[in-house]
Amino acid sequence: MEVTQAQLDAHWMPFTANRQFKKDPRMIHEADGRYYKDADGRKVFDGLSGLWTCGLGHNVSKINEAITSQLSTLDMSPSFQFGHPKSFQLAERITDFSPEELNRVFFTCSGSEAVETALKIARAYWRKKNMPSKSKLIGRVKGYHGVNFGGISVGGIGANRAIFGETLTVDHLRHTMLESNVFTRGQPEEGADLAEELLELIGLHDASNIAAVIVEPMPGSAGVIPPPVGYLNRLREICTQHNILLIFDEVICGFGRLGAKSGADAFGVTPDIMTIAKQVTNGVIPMGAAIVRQEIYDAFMDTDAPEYMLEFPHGYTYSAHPVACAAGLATLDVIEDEDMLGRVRNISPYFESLLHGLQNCPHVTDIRNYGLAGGITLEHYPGEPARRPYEVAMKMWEKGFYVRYGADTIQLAPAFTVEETEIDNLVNALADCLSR
Ligand code: PXG
Ligand code: PLP
Repeated sequence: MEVTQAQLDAHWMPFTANRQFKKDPRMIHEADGRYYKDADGRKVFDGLSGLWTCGLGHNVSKINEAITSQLSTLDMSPSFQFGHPKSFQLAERITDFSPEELNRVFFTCSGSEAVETALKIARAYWRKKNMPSKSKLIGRVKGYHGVNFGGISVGGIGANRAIFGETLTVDHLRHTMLESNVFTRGQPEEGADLAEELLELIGLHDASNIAAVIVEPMPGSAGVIPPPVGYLNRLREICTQHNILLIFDEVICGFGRLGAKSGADAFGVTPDIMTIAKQVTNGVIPMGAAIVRQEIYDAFMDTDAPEYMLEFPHGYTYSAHPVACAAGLATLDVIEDEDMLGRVRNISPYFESLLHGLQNCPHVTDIRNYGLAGGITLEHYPGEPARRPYEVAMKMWEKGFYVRYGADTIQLAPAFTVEETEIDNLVNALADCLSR
């Protein structure tokens, strides 16, 4: 065996059942296009584009070439107080993928860091505006905003918070996964009124104490939950009326997954800050960012402090790493040159209709979709909500399909280039696994 037991033991794996994995490892050795290969050269279809990252598929020559060329030109450059051209070029390109009003980009190395950055900007912004009491953050139940302390505080997945002690004192909106909306295709019609709950939280805490509301335009990790029609618009209205910043966490929604440049674009609502990661480099090199309205950036720059002073004491060693920037520029080129948003829009009705064909399979209690993202909720074993999705995903792996499983759902997010026959195969395999 090429990996010894001691080597397996040495790596404490993230969000992984370590004991089970190390008894029966699922090793991936190669990736090309929409497929992985295991040790025996067996092809496995990538049903989640890595971890929602590789919408362009794997081993994309244009991205690989950009990275290789960057490595031999400028492999690393200090990110604090010095710059390199590609970060500025990429920042401008990223603003082309954001609503027009959002045009200042702060780079991070992951989605979790993008979220921490956005939350810190929001709080500091109100201090800059002489409203220091505006510090409370509001998230939403079922929200996933990464795993750092700020992110798990505003996040709404209990299991990700339970064992870590005190978090920030935040409040949460209710989630929008209504029983009456099961098996809805795309956005549900019912549920916009859930946004009114923000008014109750404002009544409780007072807007003078609230910095920001953070939501995913479409929650991904919790199992793909498209927003009810009008819900995000109503959140936007309330935030504007009460002088509260609205943050969209676009880590999964951004750069094409929804057949649009962003969730903001797909659902027609403009936030004040967006967080991005994953697809921005096609997942090949870690990168994230917080993108803000110019007015927010200007609030930091508008100061009487001497020019050599920092306006925002925040940043990461690898913020705007040159290799990540090169990967990002090449990724955005491919998304544009090959009309990836159009491809997602064209194939997603087919994906939707096949996915919902699973409605009558055993154990399926809900199916949700938008763009090339799908979530299937499975009925619990008594007292064991996570077991059935795990069993299904393991059977899928045996059959040659990688799908994501988490809590009581199976998630699908094939590459933007996926073909109809591949969707047929993926869904047929799932139907088969569910029936057994
Ligand atoms: N915000 C959102 C909306 C995310 O989906 C993060 C922040 C954190 O990003 P990083 O890069 O720190 O992991 C995410 C990440 C899944 C899955 O199975 C989702 C994520 C990560 C891993 C698995 O749905 N989302
Ligand atoms: N811990 C120590 C001791 C450090 O020196 C640094 C960065 O200089 C960090 C943590 C943060 O690392 P990063 O900038 O990669 O997030």
